[in-house]
Amino acid sequence: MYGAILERASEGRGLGREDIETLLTMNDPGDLNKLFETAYNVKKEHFGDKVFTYGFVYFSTFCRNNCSFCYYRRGNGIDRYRKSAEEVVALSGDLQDSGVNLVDLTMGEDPKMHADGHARLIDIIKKVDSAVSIPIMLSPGAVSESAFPLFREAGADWYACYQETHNRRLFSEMRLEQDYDHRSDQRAWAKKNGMLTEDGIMVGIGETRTDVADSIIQMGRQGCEQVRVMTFVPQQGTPMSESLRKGREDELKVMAVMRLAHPRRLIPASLDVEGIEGLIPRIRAGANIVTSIVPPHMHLAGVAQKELDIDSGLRSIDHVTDVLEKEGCRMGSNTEYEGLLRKMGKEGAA
Ligand code: SAM
Ligand code: MD0
Ligand code: SF4
Repeated sequence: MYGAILERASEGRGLGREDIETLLTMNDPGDLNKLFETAYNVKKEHFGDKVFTYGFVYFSTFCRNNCSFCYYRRGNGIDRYRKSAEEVVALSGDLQDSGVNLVDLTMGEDPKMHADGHARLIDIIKKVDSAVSIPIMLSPGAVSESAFPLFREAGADWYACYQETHNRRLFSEMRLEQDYDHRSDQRAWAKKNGMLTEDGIMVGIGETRTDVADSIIQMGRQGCEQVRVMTFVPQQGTPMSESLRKGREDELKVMAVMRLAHPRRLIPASLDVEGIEGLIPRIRAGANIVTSIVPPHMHLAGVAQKELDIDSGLRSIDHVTDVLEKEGCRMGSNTEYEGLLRKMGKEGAA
């Protein structure tokens, strides 16, 4: 039953809703291995042995929101930090020098950064843009439509804003007091203003197979150039702290199906879920980007794993490169990455 679908997918004939749902029922290790192998080959066909790397700068952990899954929700009484523009510029420069292909500027929805027409945030983007030559991704949360031309003009190339789920009821349980359509509009507005966009979902939050299939299809329709899935990691001090932490199986399966449904899009393997240990299984499931590369000893946090593998240097580019090269991957150059972005910008996400 699975064989015919995998064959169709590997020939690039696309996957319908039923195919997606059927693949998501897979459980047998032998079947899953075939799924991963097919996804890996499809990735290779479109991107060769190349893998690209994104540096991660979580520059403010203050947040006005109260997402139930997030360690940084406003209701959690934790220590927080906010980096100055100079610090963000220095960190971004170091990441560029270390060899990453992009710098991802991420923050909680920090009211100070968003005050006065996002003045502080825009100042940071501008300063980073003039200090580094690699593309910039911005992940600042949800804002009004009028902010997008300003972000674009300041130098942001990408806008990342994850829906988490495309089931409205589940969304309202995850992103408390937030509007589903407003969040979805972020990506549409970013696109309209010439930015590339990323959408993402979490697994392990009570989603059904149909929810996941819906997400894969809707991400396809919105045309985001990068799509992701991450396993939910329970966080201390949050309403979901007692939830069961799932293994990596669902994430890998969803990632592979995403690769088959969206062969030419960028799909990240995040170091933020399982650290370096989780990298190769994700690459083997069809990912072609490594995200959440964080320099050690800079007092920077991850999102889902605030410390894991950071100060030990295991999330540094040197170590990631070693691990990937042993697996037969090649680190994509900046020229290759920018060529890819130009092509995607022109042709749209396929
Ligand atoms: N504050 C901005 C926002 O929420 O869009 C930017 C931060 S965004 C990069 C945080 C993302 O990390 C969430 O959208 C979610 O997908 C992921 N995340 C946060 N907490 C997580 C957790 N506990 N487990 C897994 N993923 C998590
Ligand atoms: C990651 N911790 O890639 C980052 C984050 C935000 N654009 C990305 C979730 O894993
Ligand atoms: Fe804030 Fe983002 Fe965490 Fe939600 S996911 S609480 S918006 S940092």
